[in-house]
Amino acid sequence: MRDKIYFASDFHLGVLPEATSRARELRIVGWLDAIKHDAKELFLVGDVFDFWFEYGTVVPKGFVRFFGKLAELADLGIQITFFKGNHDMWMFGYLQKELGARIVDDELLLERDGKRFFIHHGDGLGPGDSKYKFLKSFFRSKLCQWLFARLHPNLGIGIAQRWSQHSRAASGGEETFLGEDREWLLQYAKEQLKDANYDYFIFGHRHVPYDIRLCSACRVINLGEWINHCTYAVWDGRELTLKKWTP
Ligand SMILES: [Mn+2]
Repeated sequence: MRDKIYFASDFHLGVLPEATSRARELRIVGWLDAIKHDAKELFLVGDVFDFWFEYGTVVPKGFVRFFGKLAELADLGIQITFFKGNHDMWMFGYLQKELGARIVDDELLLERDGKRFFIHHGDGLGPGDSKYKFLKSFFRSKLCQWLFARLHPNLGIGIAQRWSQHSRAASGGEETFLGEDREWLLQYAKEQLKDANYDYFIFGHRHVPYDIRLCSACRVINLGEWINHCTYAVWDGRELTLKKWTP
């Protein structure tokens, strides 16, 4: 019976060194292979790739096993949705064309089985971080994208990979939960609940898996990441559960 909805984020495929990146890719492929029997929808909630940019005629090398498995899922009729993350916001139509995937720029409000889901990668939300919010609007601008595409891919992707490594070094490795009043995605969710009702918020980006009840009818799930945690969420029509993938 194909009736489950799966959510995962922050695979960061392509993070060096290559050996661990390949091992991670194979872990993800194993998970996709396991869920293909009962999945009807798959939501990849951002930062699937550590860097992604679609040039007019060129896409970044790599990820062939991952793409192969996604193509198999797509061909089985599973609807795949990619959210743009802060590492892979430059998706311009290739994944729609190859996988029939839907690409979501920011948030997606979803209704399934009478429940309301608010889904977003999680970058640039909540209080503070004005430097990143500015950068995000710049990186997403047509001008920035046009200029970047003028660089030879060896140069452009080289710069991007160094930038990505640098931002990871700056964040200091594995993240930890800051507490309910200091987690900005929880603050953001609370703000949203003043204007509308949602049963579930689903985010990525934080790299900390959590499942927090905000009120009797609302929970916030952070999907974690696949470098250390290998966590995902599944909706079975009645329950949303945060799980850890163990092959
Ligand atoms: Mn992110």
